[in-house]
Amino acid sequence: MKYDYKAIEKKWQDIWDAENTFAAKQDFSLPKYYALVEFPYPSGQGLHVGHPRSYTALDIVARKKRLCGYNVLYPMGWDAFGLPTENYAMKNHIHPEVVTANNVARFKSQLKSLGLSFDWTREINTTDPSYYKWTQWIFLQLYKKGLAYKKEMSVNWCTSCKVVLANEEVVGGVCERCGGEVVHRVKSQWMLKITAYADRLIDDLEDLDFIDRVVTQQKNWIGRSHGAEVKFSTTAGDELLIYTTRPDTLFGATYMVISPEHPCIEKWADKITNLDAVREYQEAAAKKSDFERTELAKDKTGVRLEGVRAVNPVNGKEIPIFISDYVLISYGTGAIMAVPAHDERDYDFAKKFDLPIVEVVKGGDVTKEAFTDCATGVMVNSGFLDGMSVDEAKKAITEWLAEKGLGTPKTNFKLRDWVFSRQRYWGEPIPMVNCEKCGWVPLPESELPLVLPEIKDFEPTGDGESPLARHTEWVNTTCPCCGGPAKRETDTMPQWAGSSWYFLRYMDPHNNDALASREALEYWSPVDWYNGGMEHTTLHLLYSRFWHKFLYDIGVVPTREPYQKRTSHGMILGENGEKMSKSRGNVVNPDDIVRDYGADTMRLYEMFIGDFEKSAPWNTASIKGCRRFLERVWSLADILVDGDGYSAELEGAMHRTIKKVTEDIEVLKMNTAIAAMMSLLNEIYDKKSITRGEFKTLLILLNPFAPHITEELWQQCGYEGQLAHAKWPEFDEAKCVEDTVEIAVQVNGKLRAKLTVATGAAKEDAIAAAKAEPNVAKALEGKTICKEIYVPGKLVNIAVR
Ligand code: ANZ
Ligand code: ZN
Repeated sequence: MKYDYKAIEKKWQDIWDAENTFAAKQDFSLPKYYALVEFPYPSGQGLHVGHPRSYTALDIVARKKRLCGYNVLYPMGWDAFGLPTENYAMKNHIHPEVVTANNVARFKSQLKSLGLSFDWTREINTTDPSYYKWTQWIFLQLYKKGLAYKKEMSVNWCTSCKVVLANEEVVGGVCERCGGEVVHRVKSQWMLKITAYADRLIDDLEDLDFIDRVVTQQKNWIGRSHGAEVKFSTTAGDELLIYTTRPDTLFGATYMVISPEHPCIEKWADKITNLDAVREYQEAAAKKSDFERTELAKDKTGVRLEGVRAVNPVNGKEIPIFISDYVLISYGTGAIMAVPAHDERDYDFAKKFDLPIVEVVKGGDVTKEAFTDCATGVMVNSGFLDGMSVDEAKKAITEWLAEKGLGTPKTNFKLRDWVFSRQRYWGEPIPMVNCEKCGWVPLPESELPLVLPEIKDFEPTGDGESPLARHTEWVNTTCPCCGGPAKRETDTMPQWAGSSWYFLRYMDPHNNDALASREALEYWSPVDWYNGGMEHTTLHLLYSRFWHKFLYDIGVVPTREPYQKRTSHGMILGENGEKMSKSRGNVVNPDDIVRDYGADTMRLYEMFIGDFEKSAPWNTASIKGCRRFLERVWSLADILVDGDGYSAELEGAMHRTIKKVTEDIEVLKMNTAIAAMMSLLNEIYDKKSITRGEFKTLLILLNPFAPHITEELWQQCGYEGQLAHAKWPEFDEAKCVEDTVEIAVQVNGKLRAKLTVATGAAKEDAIAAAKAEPNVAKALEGKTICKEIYVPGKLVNIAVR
């Protein structure tokens, strides 16, 4: 019989669709498991091969959990508001709603063609009014708690997209989306106070099972640092407040730097004698992005303020004040004490401007470079701090400053509040109106959703106003407070809004009275396992943790954290090892692979491609290997023999394979799980027969990876019911112990050791064990290995030069 993958895959996809086989059950007494993958942005390009890597991995987890008896929620939906759709719509003169519907249809059929076991009865779309009603509702709650506020601020303006960008959307000083030039502009923006949650967003990471990379990136992004604010008096008769994480180095402060935007400059304007040079520098700095300004390696620039000096409080010395763009107005107090001996940026600056470098922590060579290590150094040239360690000195000086009223301990964060306004059409309307008398007034909840009006001229205006502003019939309204004339907010929410709570909606997607029912929230929260891209770590993942914590505080959700476990997949690269992109011409289309090899092969291949967390290049030859494996599984039906149990020869291998696959799935080692099944298959073919009991186990183990072929074989071989409802096999630890065999280890043909290894030991394992033998290690010392030979069950021979 031929392995007709096309017919088989179509058949089972239709059955799963018709029967809603993978719909989560409404029975809340069952043990639950919530597996989640990031819902896609339905772009015009369709699915790329990166999507199935994440989706297949958690599909395997979801399918396995179902077979283990869990009530599994594995949902899918569309994050469909946002710029790319709007840009495409403008270019092609199609309404974004139509573009979205087309893209969604394409994505959905592509996902279905991969046999992913999503619960399609819970499909959501962030652009549905019934969905964004709740996005708007959450915004109103944030507003009521003072966590949404309007602020005049300098924003990043993309000159090409003609839109305000969040800091995170400016990468390397240019627009993340189009690469266009980004300049600063002042605008009144809605802001969300994520900074109010900064501490908890760090501290609560403790209790979560997130991979280290994610934890580190979130911590660094939030950027909590402990230090002190210190007052320096100035010759202008006032004080300059600075923030430092190294108060211990106060004796080494030989000059000060304030940001070019610092308000003291205006205050001191009549005392500064080189104001023209200062003004010129301010103008130049305004044109640069924060990214350019803080780049470590960049050439340091600045202007000394003539006419005003500061006084170092520990020794009464007068020191100069500079303005320089490496000090940002948005961080700390916008002013620093510069300690060139122990800070790299200050060091470069001091060298350039020929300023004194005073060593106060001994341990390095400050004639060559800044000594920044705080763990080992000892204080010198620092009066009463001399001889102390850095930590002791920090404590002592902070106390001294506090006593004198010159300083206070201070914790600072890099994290900024979230700019929540976009001057674009294709987003959730912000449910606020502005009344001449009452100011900003929230819409009553009963008026939600505030539906995005259907307009045809959705192009941005280029004057910084949203396209909605042109539609006065929509803009002009009455004040919910006093009934007088008022205007609607015309900005819309950013793309990150809808995705900040979508995982909650899946729990109860059709609820009209709440974002989800209390029972559903209690039952399904938290998400047990969430896999997604590293690129979302400091955006979506942080934003959604913030919203969730807020919803927890107001009693809407039952858990502090939305996701218990977070993992992340590596990128799939082109055959040439470079990032897949149209311009490089190395894009692989998943549709082609499914057509030519089948979904099961595609799934297996994507899981076999390498370590899940690492990026991996596409390799067509390896796809063929996966396909061959499935064909050999298919042919097992020809050598099937009676017997519900395991044969004596295969019993150990069966138990070991169950153990391996069971455990590897939990740690996303899908590649080694597949390798174990491949080697089991070899053993079966060596034996030339497979019992019904062995075949049954193999089909269940392979089912999460290759669901169509296994379901078909299950049916054809007359096993009961559908494989999707079968029970995951168990293994007996005692039967997993492997037979061992003694092998010889030779170096250049000469016997160097005897070694006991598992009978089925893999080449790498046997060779690694061989090299670890002391006698072998000695023989290899200083030699170059040219060849390694492994004859299973007999010997390892290492040829050296
Ligand atoms: C004196 C000093 C001595 C510093 C030393 C460092 C090393 P984090 O850890 O990032 O919080 N700083 C303070 N405000 C700044 C601003 N607005 N723009 C640029 N730099 C600023 O770093 C805090 C340190 O960065 C502060 O401690 C300050 O330099 C600088 F051996 O003060 B430090
Ligand atoms: Zn009013």
